[in-house]
Amino acid sequence: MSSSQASWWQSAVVYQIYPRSFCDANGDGIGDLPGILSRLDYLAHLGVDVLWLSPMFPSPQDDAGYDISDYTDVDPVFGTLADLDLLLAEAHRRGMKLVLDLVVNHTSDEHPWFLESRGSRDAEKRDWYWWRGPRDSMAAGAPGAEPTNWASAFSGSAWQFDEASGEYYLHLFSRKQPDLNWENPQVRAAVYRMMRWWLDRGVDGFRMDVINMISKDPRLPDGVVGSSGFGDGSPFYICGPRIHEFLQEMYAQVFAGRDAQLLTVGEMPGVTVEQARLFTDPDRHEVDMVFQFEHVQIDHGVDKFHPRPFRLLDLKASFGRWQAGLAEIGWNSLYWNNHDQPRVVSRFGDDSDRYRVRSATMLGTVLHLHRGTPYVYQGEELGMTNGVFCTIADFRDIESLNYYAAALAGAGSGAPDDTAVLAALRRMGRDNARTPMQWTAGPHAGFSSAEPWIAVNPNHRTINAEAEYADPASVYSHYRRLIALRHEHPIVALGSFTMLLPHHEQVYAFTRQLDGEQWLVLGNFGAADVAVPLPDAADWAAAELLLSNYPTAPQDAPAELGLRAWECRIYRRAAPAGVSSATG
Ligand code: TEU
Ligand code: CA
Repeated sequence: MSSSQASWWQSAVVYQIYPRSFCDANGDGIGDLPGILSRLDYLAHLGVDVLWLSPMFPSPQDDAGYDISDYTDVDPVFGTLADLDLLLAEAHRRGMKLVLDLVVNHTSDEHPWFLESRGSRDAEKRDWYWWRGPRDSMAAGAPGAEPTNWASAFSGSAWQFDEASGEYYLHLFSRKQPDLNWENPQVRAAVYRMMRWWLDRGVDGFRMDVINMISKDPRLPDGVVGSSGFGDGSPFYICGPRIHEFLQEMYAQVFAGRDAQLLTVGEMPGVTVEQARLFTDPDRHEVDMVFQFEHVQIDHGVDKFHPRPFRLLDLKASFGRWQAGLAEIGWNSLYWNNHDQPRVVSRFGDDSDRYRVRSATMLGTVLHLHRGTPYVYQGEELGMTNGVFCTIADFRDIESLNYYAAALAGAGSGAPDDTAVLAALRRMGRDNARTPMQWTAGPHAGFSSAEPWIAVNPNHRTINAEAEYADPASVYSHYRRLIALRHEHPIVALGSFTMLLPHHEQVYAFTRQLDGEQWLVLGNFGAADVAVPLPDAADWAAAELLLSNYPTAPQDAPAELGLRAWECRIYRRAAPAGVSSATG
């Protein structure tokens, strides 16, 4: 693909803002839109091209805003529509785009659509959601009478019994997040109408929440029962039978014919490379890219709260498969962090004082030099770490709170020992990503003038934007350099990718190539010095060193390549004769 055929988002970097935790302007301890507005220059200086806002719509906040009760307004806790319009205009003025979070697999149970649907069995909007009677003519409300045995992602059954109508409604997530019935064309038309309303307002696209779950197998079969005692329904709602039809219809009804440069990224838990190639094939007009979950599940055991050790071999195998799978058709998104994942420097790096900056910059470099569009989650550019949570009272996330309750409910009589559960929540819980953005070393990390809704990490005294902004050795400055590389050198966006040393357990190595140029990217995923056994190490050692995360030049033996603790390097050379770039 030549540069002229490239799409603008292939050389763009997206920054995810979690409004509740980004910056609080009105002193109520909760982040808000005016707070984001006050930090636009910081984001423009970082160099990001697109801002993705996690939901700021009216919501009961049962799932931190991913339970929406009005799609075309702003929750007063975050501000007003006028605040959003101003934020949009000011982002555009700085050359940044702004995309919203589209959460249309489900609404809040307080959305007027659901209130009407719930009103009675013959309500006009009854079929806007998934309502079913008890299974096998069992008594409505009896244990085990749920229409399927599916588990909810937030513990318990995926069905909620409604006494008034004697029926159940489906909720793949919390019981306050009823699933919309996308089989109903009226539902689809209402969603498309809302999407057009936002695009007409100037929004530049959408991140689409669990969008590959909107098509369910209408037979609603039972799933295989797992350790939770409930069935795994995911084979019947992940990438369901009509998912491509729905996304192509959405494109035709919402995006076709618009001359604006828009971005669509579909969050797709469980999506495979093969499916992602279909979703992101530009000729199919579905989405520009997807968030896949393989790499953020490589340390999951039987579930995320029974984690297993991280193995670099697993990461390289996964990323290598996704790079190869979307090399010719389709496009990768690249992320370590978001509001659902623990902080990567604590998860795949080393967040000790000694190695935090090194490992954070190495992780950022390895990710950003892959072929795909990188996403930076707020605080990742500072090397922010997992939070500090002492008791269950320190957690806020429904996923963690429900898991804790379910785990202890099964613990039998006596004072339950929550040690193991708390340890799992501390390591893998979503609240790790939701602690307040660390702006300064001062009170509440400069996030708010009031006690924040969730505890600030005490390490804000040393890890904060104010300390890093002008420090050339900071994680922030390194991320600025990575983003600048992508903007200045087409090879970063468009070059072919070749994985090297796939079986090395500590070194991550790959090349990028475009036209006559070749780059080598190296990352040491450990604290021990390590040799890089490349056959052409001598040639690379003599090549131009474009970027590293050490202030001092390599001290390798002549004609050899070796990496220091958590070291990363990017070398550039002319592509050797006879080695063509597969893509580019
Ligand atoms: O997440 C979908 C999703 O799969 C996550 O719940 C993920 O599996 C889990 O958090 C990993 O532990 C999206 C949103 O990003 C998430 O915040 C919402 O809770 C969820 O959908 C429901 O809207
Ligand atoms: Ca506020």
